[in-house]
Amino acid sequence: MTSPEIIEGVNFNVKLYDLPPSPNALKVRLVLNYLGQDFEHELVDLAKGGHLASDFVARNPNAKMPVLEDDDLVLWESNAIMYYLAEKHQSDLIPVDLKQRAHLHKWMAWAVAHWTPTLGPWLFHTMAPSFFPGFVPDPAVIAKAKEDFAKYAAVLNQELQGKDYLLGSSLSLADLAIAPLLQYQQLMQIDLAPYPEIGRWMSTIRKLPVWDQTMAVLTPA
Ligand SMILES: N[C@@H](CCC(=O)N[C@@H](CS)C(=O)NCC(=O)O)C(=O)O
Repeated sequence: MTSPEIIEGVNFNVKLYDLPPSPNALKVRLVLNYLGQDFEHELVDLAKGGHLASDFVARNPNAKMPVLEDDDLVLWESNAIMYYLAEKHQSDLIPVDLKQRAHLHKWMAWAVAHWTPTLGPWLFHTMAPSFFPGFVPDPAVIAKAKEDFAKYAAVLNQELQGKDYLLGSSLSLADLAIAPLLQYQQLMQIDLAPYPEIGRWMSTIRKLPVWDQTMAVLTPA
């Protein structure tokens, strides 16, 4: 893995609107930190309705964070933001090889289509009582998520056999899009014992300096 460099002459004036505990926010922050890209930050406090404020909805009509601004570009959807940043930096997080890039696109789509819709609601129903007073988790949501997790974790586990990272020997956007939800593995009491390849991969990911640098935002100062 080569060390990324800021491309000479590329002017970045980056501002991120997010709520760091969210895995969708962490995905973007992992890329920003990996690239060594400084950014301004504005908290979108979902519990206080920050995502419903008119100036935020003007940036993202879906009323969801994260949102990234770079000069006149306003961009929502965490995967699109990850691609944009990596492309602008000509980063090795996007492989040069066409077929490897095809696999990258596949995993980025899988993350949005299957992984996040499975683990996202599970995480939300685990975390929400701490953020939204009176929120009652729905056991049916968690039960369905566990059922779907068994299916998709088996796919991920199989794919990771014999590989350091999803695309082989190099870290890519795919790893940084899929790993952040597993940051909450203990909180969600996810048993990875049936999926040893995922456990091994997560140990590799957790050893990346950018992981600690990014997850530090979750620890109160
Ligand atoms: N597909 C979007 C999902 C963004 C998303 O769901 N954000 C959540 C927090 S993780 C949010 O802002 N929710 C507010 C709401 O739905 O009211 C992405 O990847 O950026």
